[in-house]
Amino acid sequence: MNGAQALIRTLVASGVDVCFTNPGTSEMHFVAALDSVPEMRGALGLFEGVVTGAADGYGRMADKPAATLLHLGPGLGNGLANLHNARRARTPLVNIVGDHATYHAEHDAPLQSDIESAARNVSGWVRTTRTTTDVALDAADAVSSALGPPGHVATLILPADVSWAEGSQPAEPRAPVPRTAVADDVVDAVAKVLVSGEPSALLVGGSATREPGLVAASRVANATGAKLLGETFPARLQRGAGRPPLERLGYLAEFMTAQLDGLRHLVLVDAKAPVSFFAYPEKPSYLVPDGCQVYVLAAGADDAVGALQHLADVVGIAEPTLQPAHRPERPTGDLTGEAVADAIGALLPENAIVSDEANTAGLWIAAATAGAPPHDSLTLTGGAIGQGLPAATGAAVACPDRKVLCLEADGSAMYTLQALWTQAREGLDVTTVIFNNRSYAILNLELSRVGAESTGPKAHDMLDLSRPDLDFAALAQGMGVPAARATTADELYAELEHGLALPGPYLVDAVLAPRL
Ligand SMILES: Cc1ncc(C[n+]2csc(CCOP(=O)(O)OP(=O)(O)O)c2C)c(N)n1
Ligand SMILES: [Mg+2]
Repeated sequence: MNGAQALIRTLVASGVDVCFTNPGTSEMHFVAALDSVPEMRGALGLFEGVVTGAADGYGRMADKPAATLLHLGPGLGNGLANLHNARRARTPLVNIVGDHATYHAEHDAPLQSDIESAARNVSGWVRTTRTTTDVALDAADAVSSALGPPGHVATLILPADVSWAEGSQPAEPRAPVPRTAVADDVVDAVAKVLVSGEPSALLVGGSATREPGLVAASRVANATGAKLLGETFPARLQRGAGRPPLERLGYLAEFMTAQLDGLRHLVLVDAKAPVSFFAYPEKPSYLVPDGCQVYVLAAGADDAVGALQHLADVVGIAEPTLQPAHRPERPTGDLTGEAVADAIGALLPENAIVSDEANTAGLWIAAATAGAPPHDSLTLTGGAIGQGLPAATGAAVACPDRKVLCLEADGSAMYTLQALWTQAREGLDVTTVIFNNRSYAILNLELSRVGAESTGPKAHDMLDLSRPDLDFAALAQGMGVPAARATTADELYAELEHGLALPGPYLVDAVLAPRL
């Protein structure tokens, strides 16, 4: 057995049976080995940002890693933005990067580069395999460190001669590592603060934004009067009718400041203390109010959900608040962001996965879908755009029985639009709505907020996506995804209904009415 075969067999034995690939010459033995290990599914992405974003979406939904296969330093570089989002989401991900044969490196051939340095920035674990006898053990280590807890991007660099040499054999999977129980005295100390009656809040993130964590957090909030807040961009938020609603911190510092105003105690549950996304002249970066004490209930490898459940039992008996079922009316008239949100709220299928990169035009979605049937929402954890379409693709591979709805802003869509081709080829059940406002709208807002002076036509031209207008229905059709354009609320509703009823991919280009 050669190194590549032993590697893939080890991955499969460790539970990793999907590999998103964009290979090159140095990865040909890995590609060839896919045929000798039928349990491993290969899915081709036509740009590395699709590959890494799909692996992120997969890992968030499957709670186990997918593998990637990338081509040397440049391939890794193309995939970095979505690995950055995966790192922020603490997604388990085995990132395999092919390299030149070990003895070829000294010749500094054109594709030679320092892969480890590029990988370290986004990876919790980096290793270059040196010999074919090590490759399977390294693969088992990579899966183990990807799984954590918490999850990591684990980058395994695979020289071509390690792949092709014979004499390897698969390694045993590593035993899973459980999360660490939070000590009683930590829970008791937080309980004491929360029952003090002083203005307090719980800020939940990471592993605590799924139903069990939110139920426990809501019980704590109701027993103590503490406010329940969520991080701005959760990796995977479970929401909808019958689940505790979660007020997420706003993206804009002004909103966050208002939400935190007056607090004396802030308890972090697998979340970071709130900071402004960017620095603005004369504005604070750290947004915890003066005089507010910060406490960490759980972080990193801690069992945040167990800690919340323990806390709920300590602070007294209370039921969680559960969101009542409610859907908006079918929208009509102009195609505004509000109308798209109402159509989504009216039509969202039960147990859907929403990959949300709708950005400014998606402002109304959270409210419009709050009482929709239960669903999972995946958001832009690291702020690196071009994530929504690939993440939807990976989520659909992970959960073939669930409908995936991808809500995608036009500018962000153009970074990784090739994900549509993978959706078509793999027959994935993803309905995409493009929020086509022909603009980098958020940057128009930021232009004034950063205090940039006297912005003229050249500056605005850098943030404008017209001239020419993008035709997303044509682009989708060109990649094998059936699609239509909608210019009114009625058309959008009908197209969305049609797309959601189809078993495969579909795209609606929602051409939004200009905002006055
Ligand atoms: C990888 C990366 N490149 C660039 C940016 C800077 N950026 C932030 S938002 C944005 C434009 C977003 O436009 P669009 O997706 O159409 O959303 P809209 O603002 O119109 O709602 C850009 C370029 C980024 N966040 N990430
Ligand atoms: Mg836009």
